[in-house]
Amino acid sequence: MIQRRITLRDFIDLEDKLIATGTGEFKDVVMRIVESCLEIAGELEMAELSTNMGESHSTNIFGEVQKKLDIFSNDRLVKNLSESTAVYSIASEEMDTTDFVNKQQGRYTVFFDPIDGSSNLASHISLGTLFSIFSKEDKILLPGNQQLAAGYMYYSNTIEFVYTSRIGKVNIFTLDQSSGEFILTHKNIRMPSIGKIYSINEGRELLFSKSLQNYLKMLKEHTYKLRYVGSMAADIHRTLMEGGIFLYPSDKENPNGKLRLLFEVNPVAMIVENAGGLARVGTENPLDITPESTDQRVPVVLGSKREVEYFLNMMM
Ligand code: AHM
Ligand code: MG
Repeated sequence: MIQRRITLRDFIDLEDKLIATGTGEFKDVVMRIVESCLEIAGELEMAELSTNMGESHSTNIFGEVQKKLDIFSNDRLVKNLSESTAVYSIASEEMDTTDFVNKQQGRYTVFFDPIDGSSNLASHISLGTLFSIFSKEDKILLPGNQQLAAGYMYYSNTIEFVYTSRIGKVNIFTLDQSSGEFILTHKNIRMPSIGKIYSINEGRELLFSKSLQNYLKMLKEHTYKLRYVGSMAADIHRTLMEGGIFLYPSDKENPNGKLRLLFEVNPVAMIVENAGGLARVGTENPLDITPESTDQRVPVVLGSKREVEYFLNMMM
């Protein structure tokens, strides 16, 4: 536990000066994401007592039926970010198209997945809001290595904000419920380079390639633990803190896997890589992929450096 209380607000103030313009605009964007997440957290807590549980009547661009809370969370983020003159453009996993906001003046583009893992909502499993921030360029679809900052809000028995930026460090801030401030609790975290935990939807094993099936067999022979929540923030958070490997691979039905490059893979890959781990799509770093479309999916593996290296060797 860190003795001197460093608040997220102060930390982002410094980041604004170090990686942005120092005008407070970058800070405004980050803090609006954080405020939106607090509204989402409040709603998650109260959902069973309100009318916000269950499915809506709409689907997103991926053909998935949206939960009422998906829509609520998306609306909060869109509203709060749209009101900022610092925001140039917003794209969300839960919206049909890139929604251009303040096109002329804003400096930043924000991608987000309002509630990732929302299929777990009814069972109150830990969830996350994933985000990535880019500076405005001529093109909206840039590779993840251009992200200025990225991270996720993790809604669990504590609420944690996992943040990284171009500076290359990963820091975790924990919500102090008594003051309403996020406090730096994990400074410059480094993920373990090995970890005997694997995380994959193994129910799909019969659809996997032979080499992946062999790899999974090898893990069992070495008595790796299987831990799979099916909520990426939870699975990634554990991998970050304890080490191990997380996979959402291609299979016979889904040649590109499930996870979306812009909304899910980019922010998490930046966190993992900046914490000393590895993220790969095939042999490529996902952060080097120039997206072809907003809804692009990629098969991904990420986690402890040596575990991912071992996986890549076995797949060759
Ligand atoms: P979502 O954004 O619709 O919630 O889907 C993303 C989630 C991830 O959190 C998780 O890693 C994955 O889907 C789980 O998929 P599956 O149920 O196929 O294992
Ligand atoms: Mg998602």
